[in-house]
Amino acid sequence: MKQYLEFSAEVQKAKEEGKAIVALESTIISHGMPYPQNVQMAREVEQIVRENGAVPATIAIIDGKIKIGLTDEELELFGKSSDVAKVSRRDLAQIVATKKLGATTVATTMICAELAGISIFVTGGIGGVHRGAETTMDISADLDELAQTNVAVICAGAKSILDLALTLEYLETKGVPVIGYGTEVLPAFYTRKSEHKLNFSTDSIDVIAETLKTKWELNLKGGAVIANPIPEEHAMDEEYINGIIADAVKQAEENNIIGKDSTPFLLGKIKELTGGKSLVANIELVKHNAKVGSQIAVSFNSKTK
Ligand code: PSU
Ligand code: MN
Repeated sequence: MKQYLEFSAEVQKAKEEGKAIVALESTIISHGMPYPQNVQMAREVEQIVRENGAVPATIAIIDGKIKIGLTDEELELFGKSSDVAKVSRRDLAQIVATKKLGATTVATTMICAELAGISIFVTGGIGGVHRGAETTMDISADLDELAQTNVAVICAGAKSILDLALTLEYLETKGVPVIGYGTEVLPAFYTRKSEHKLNFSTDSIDVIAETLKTKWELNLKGGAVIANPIPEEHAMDEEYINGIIADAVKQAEENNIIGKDSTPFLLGKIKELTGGKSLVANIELVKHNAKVGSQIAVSFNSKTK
């Protein structure tokens, strides 16, 4: 297995020194945001992780290797290139074996982080149960990964392009803890609130780190979702964004967009229909997640060293 992993110098050094490391995904760069904002976001997020006492490890697949930590040029490559595969669990072996450029989704970033010994992962939002999944069966592989891979994901909840109620039901069935950080309800990505109550909330980074440590010491396999609401000043108006999302979902249906193209299509449409405002909110919430996630990583690292 080790032959497939390649650590950046910064991450290698952090491992040797026992420093806290935060995994970051690359699909958010290649398929989640347009160039050049995507690359700028990725750099800023890495910097925020450093400022908060941890070391960033952006994960991606290049030339038959799973890269744990990217150089600046590699970040640029993923932001710019239109020839990057969106790699979920299903695709991982093939993209590595055929030496293609691959961007890792939440599911695949979790797999690779675990291989690399990294327990904490920061992103924007997770995939989930899509609206209409009763008939399409479109359920993101992110959810099953959370059920089986020991990595905690710090995110701003999930977007209402998904069916949030069914997403929470699915996570409950699979035994995945969803912990609200400073919120009693599941945040809906662009907005701080949804109508879905969580059954575990805390304002304490220490409690989150201790809970993760305890979970894994109890051999309760699988990850956890740490739901961190978008900062108030960047949150979007709920009625406005829900209207836009409904439009985007309708257009996806009309254009028969299915499978792995669904989420990138919806994200692009929402950006277009909001005249770029959703992108600003998206970037701000990822930056906030980077701060909180790094604090969790530092606390968790000090407990498990
Ligand atoms: N949600 C976002 N931005 C993203 C994604 C989701 O707000 O970039 C990406 C993540 O990489 C996530 C993936 O893992 O989409 C989910 O895709 P799918 O629904 O096809 O599983
Ligand atoms: Mn899907």
